[in-house]
Amino acid sequence: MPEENQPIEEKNNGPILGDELLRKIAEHPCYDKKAQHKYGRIHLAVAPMCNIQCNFCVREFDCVNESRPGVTSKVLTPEEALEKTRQILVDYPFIKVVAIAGPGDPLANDATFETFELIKNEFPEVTICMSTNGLLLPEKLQDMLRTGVSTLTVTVNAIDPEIQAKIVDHIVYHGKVYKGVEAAEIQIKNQLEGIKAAVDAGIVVKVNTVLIPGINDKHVIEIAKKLNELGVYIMNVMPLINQGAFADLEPPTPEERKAVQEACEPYVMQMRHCRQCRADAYGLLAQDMSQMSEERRKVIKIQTKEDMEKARAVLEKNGKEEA
Ligand code: CLF
Ligand code: SF4
Repeated sequence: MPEENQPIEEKNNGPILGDELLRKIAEHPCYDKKAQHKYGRIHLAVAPMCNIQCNFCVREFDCVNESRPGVTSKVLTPEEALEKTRQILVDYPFIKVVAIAGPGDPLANDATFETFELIKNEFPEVTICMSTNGLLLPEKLQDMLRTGVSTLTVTVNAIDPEIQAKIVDHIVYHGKVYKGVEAAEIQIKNQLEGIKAAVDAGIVVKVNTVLIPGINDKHVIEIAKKLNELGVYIMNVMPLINQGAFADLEPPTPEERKAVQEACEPYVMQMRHCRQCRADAYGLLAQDMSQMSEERRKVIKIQTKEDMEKARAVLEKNGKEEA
């Protein structure tokens, strides 16, 4: 049957994944909506620099391609990030994902790979995750594979350079500044090549798309079709946060966003539970412990310990009964 005559549902097959990746997805709060209430993530804010300028970005905030703007996350050194991870994973073992999502672009900061190296060596069982604007994806893919990245988010706001040129003011690529359509062409080429290479290398890719009414709203479905071709696992259509050069634009209504997600769903699975978390968030998606009081964190720590002890007791009892 020719491609265009196939039922649309058959197009959304998604990539083929092995058992280890399926386990990681089942324990990843962003990739599996069932996992969001059970498993958490920690974001390590080690990446302050960025190599592009999005029109909705105000630099003193976290990267809004992945995060919600808050008070700028305190930047950590790789060693500080390792120490923080040690403390948090001991107290909150339901955290299964260690990620770098800013405050700038992780691939524009060497500290990203230094941090992942330290984490991978000490916690080989955790899922290492990151997000990027994708400009450096093809050239940094080997570093990502070497340091154990297995889930990756790339922000793709347009695959048409004319539209992308309205969203990104300029890029800095290999020491040179590019603007307009020329900049957009470089970034889109690198994003799409990088996504394809990452999927082929066995990384599970999520794409974030910022929905910007009047700019890319009619175009997002074309992105979804392309993501289907590339083997992207899931797409997260995020509402514009109107600030910076886009301060006067209206964000989409929840209904407008829902309509776009429904139109894209036949081509690529849709994430609908994103919390637009901060670049230093940790805990469950709906319960950012970086913003909690010490007392509240202690309560969660005690509850987690009690739950683990109960689970251990049930396991031991069942084990003995079976023996
Ligand atoms: Fe962080 Fe992003 Fe990894 Fe998740 S967040 S780097 S994939 S571990 Fe998740 Fe937060 Fe939404 Fe991101 S809820 S902003 S989608
Ligand atoms: Fe800002 Fe993120 Fe865009 Fe960089 S990639 S300009 S940090 S929104």
